Amino acid sequence: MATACVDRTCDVVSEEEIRELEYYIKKHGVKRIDEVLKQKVHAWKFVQVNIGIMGECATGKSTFINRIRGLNDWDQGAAEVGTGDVTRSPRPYRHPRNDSLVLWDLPGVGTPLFPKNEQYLKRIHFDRYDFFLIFSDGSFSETDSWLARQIARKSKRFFFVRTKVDDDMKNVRGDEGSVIEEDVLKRIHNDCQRNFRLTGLTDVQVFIVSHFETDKWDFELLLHTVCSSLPEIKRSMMMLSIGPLSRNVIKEKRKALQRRAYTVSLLSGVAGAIPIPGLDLAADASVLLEEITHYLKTFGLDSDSLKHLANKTGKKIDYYVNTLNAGKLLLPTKKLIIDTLVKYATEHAAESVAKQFVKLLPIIGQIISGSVSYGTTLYLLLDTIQKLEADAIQVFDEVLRCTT
Ligand SMILES: Nc1nc2c(ncn2[C@@H]2O[C@H](COP(=O)(O)OP(=O)(O)O)[C@@H](O)[C@H]2O)c(=O)[nH]1
Ligand SMILES: [Mg+2]
Repeated sequence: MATACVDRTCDVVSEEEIRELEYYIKKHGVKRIDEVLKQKVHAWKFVQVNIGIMGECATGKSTFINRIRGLNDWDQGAAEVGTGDVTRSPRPYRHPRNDSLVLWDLPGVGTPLFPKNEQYLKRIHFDRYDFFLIFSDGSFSETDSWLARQIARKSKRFFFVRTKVDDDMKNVRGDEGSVIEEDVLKRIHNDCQRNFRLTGLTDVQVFIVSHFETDKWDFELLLHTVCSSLPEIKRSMMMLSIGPLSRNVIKEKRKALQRRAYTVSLLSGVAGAIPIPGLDLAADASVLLEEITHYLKTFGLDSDSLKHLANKTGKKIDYYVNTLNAGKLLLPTKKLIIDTLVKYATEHAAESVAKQFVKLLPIIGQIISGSVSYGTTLYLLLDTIQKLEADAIQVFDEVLRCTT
């Protein structure tokens, strides 16, 4: 299983990262390389992602904010839905799992309070946002077009989100079902593109979504695309922070965690470059404890998330503890981790993981080649990530069955 993971080394460790580490070593030697690696492992916690949420009243902005924050519309702290409340200043909604991921509900433009002018951009602190989402629920408005033009003029990114497609579909679902659905999607898409062309904009990315059926239409693609548009570190941060909202998000989470796993293992390999099997395992165990706890949270499999899940599905929490891989890890202990590491260390697979990696990273490879820690840590982490990804998909499918 570990070999299969390592075949994808090139996908998860970027050329840029490798060059960066090798450059550091050439310049400063291996001294303090562990500091650099530590910084890399934790860097995502210190970046901010600010998303500007725009669009006319009642287009579904608050509902979207709640979906991303993993809240029901009626939960405490959720953005108020359907109240038509007029936001007078940018209102931040921080993600419950990570308060550096902020969705800003921006005041509507084109009212006496906020006329369409340069002043509007200043008042919303235009430069603060990583990208914008413009929401629209029906016919394309002059306000949508003005906003799109301003954002494009300032060379920032925006994505156009056409909501409530479930309503469009209700009106047309007949005997021919999906054939008609395709026509409706094409019509909406063409209509948006035509309007953007009239505005002077081409190649605008349009996503047709329903907040009530997030597994359908473009909701997944929207998340995937906005994350991909961000620089690597912010992309990881966003992917690790949002809930397992779809199969694609789960897959992206797995990739982001794999990338981390390589860095964490390098850290462990560099720290424990001692060719005596077992000696560095105790030190690794606390790092791994923290890491695995982090995985459970990221995949929504920690005890709080499972309690929430049991409430939703009406099953007992014991059912999940007994059937999911995560069940055995819910309260990871140092002893459990050391036992697993020792088991892996004695397996040939761990050693071959290290050897394969050495080929890819000649300089760092030499440093860690004597360390048993690198291969075992990597093996344990990749194996755990794969098992938890499978759990997350199982849970996601189950929730979907419950809600449809
Ligand atoms: N049918 C449908 N209704 C939606 C969707 N998203 C939001 N709504 C409803 O549209 C209304 C306005 O939503 P809200 O999020 O408050 O819009 P905002 O004013 O832009 O923040 C509420 O009644 C929501 O339940 C959707 O995708 N489909
Ligand atoms: Mg609102």
